[in-house]
Formats: sequence, structure tokens, C-alpha cells
Amino acid sequence: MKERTDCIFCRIAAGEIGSDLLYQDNGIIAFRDINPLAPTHILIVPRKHISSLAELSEDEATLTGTMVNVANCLARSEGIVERGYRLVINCGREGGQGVAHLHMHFLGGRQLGNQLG
Ligand code: DGP
Repeated sequence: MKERTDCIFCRIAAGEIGSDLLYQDNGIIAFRDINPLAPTHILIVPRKHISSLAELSEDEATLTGTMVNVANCLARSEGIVERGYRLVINCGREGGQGVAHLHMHFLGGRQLGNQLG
């Protein structure tokens, strides 16, 4: 799969940059966030370079469901499936997206606040 040499998540997916990898298959990788906002903070990332949710084509939309499946598996392996967790996808500048490669945040392990915005 062609990765972007200027994209940090493509480089992590290619194994060029180390990460605390928790899951990988042909399409998805998951690794711990370098700047965790909760005891469990994992990034679920498609290997394919898609710059944001807004760039996801109709054909690729099922990828988000696959990412949710990975999140549910991680919730079990992290032992927090009963306590609960939160999935977040930031999209674009006003959506708070910093890294221009589609990713889902998996947050858990503490009581998360009610405020979303
Ligand atoms: P966002 O703001 O939604 O684009 O979140 C990007 C997240 O990516 C942010 O929480 C920090 C994380 N991150 C950035 N660079 C790296 C890295 O090199 N390694 C890891 N593990 N996480 C990173």
C-alpha cells in the first residue's frame, strides 16, 4: 500500500516510526496515543492514507464500522468493556483534527466528562 512519506501515521503503519502497537491487520492498526488524555487512549487508524473523515468515499464508508469493531475488541482486551468508553473522530480544523490521516480515538479507564465541545 502506498504510504505518504510526510504523514506520521503512514510512517507508523509502515513500521518506520515506533509505536505501542496493540492491534494490526491488513487494513487497520491501533496503537497508544503519545499524549494520552485518559488511562486508556488508543488510536485506531486505517493503513490507507485518507486525510480526514470528510475525504472518505462512499465505497470506503464501511471502514468506519471496521474501526468500531476493532475498538470493541480493544475494550475487551483492555478490560473496560463493562465500565464503558468513548470513540471520537475529529474532522478538519474546527473539528480539532491535528494529524491529517483519518483516525479514531478510543478513550476509557476513567469517568469521562459530559462536555463534547
Ligand atoms: P487529532 O487531534 O484528532 O488529530 O489527534 C491526533 C493524536 O495523535 C494526538 O492525540 C496525538 C497523537 N499523535 C501524534 N503524533 C503521534 C505519534 O508519533 N505517535 C503516537 N503514538 N501518537 C501520536
